[in-house]
Amino acid sequence: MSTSEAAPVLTSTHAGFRTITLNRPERLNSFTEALHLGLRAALDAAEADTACRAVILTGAGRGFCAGQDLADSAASSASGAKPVDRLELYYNPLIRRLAAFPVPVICAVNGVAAGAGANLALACDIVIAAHSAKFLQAFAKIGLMPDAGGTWTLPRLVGPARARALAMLAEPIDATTAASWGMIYQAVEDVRLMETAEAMARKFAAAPTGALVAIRAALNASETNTLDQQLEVERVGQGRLIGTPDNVEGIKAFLEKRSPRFTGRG
Ligand code: LHQ
Repeated sequence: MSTSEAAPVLTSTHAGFRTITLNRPERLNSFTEALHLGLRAALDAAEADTACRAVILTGAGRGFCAGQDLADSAASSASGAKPVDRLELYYNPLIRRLAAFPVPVICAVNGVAAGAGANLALACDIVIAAHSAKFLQAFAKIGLMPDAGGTWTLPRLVGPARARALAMLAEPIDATTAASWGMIYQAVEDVRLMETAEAMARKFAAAPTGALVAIRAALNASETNTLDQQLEVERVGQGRLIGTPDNVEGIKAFLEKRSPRFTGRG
């Protein structure tokens, strides 16, 4: 493992995957422009590295991410952008990017995830959280509405009744409740968070990456499709996957009764 440190985002490179750590622990990893740019650069590097077949996103210290840094938001930005411009400049491209990222993204929620930080977590492919973590749609507490995709992801994950309550009451829920509501995949003991995420990333590092990305795209498309439209999405997607080196290898390995050696992005 090699680690390159470029605060406010750290990247650790492992065999087959990268761990990207939001690193402003004294402000619960809330987003400044510098943090956005650091995260963008870390995702650029993961995307450019074809040996990287999964990403873990996590936070340093006791929080995952407290959303927009409210002090930075109040200050005038270096680019002269108004606070709302940050959505189109940073948050929206980030959420769109995660929905189409070339490898699976696992979010390891190590502590409180609030505001856009909560919705960043929910934009990842698989969310696992430490038992001590909390999810808070903090927006209404400061007279705002959820952003960073929250009004899209929340009702789809937990249903409209719970989405309304989470957003309008702006009360935290713990990781176990989030898992039992289907908002996240799994809540694990704090000490097991990173080993659980890393085991998952290692599995993805040996997986047929193209198929995983096609699965994500099809599931996302299903949110607005009819059954007929979705059957067509599956026909087209499967048509692209059939005959790829990983598909050929998967069938060959099955017939030869051995583990497949998928090349993923290669
Ligand atoms: C913070 C923050 C923070 C600065 C903790 N900022 N310092 C995007 C762009 C444009 C328009 C608007 O919207 C957005 C998206 C958004 O995300 S808006 C929502 C922004 N986030 C929030 O409203 C959450 C604010 N934070 C909190 O409610 C609490 O800090 C939570 C519940 C996350 C954690 O509470 P505690 O565990 O009690 O920690 P704490 O409040 O003591 O925070 C620790 C420190 O971190 C503290 O600083 P201090 O100097 O007193 O130790 C906080 O001021 C600082 N901090 N969040 N978002």
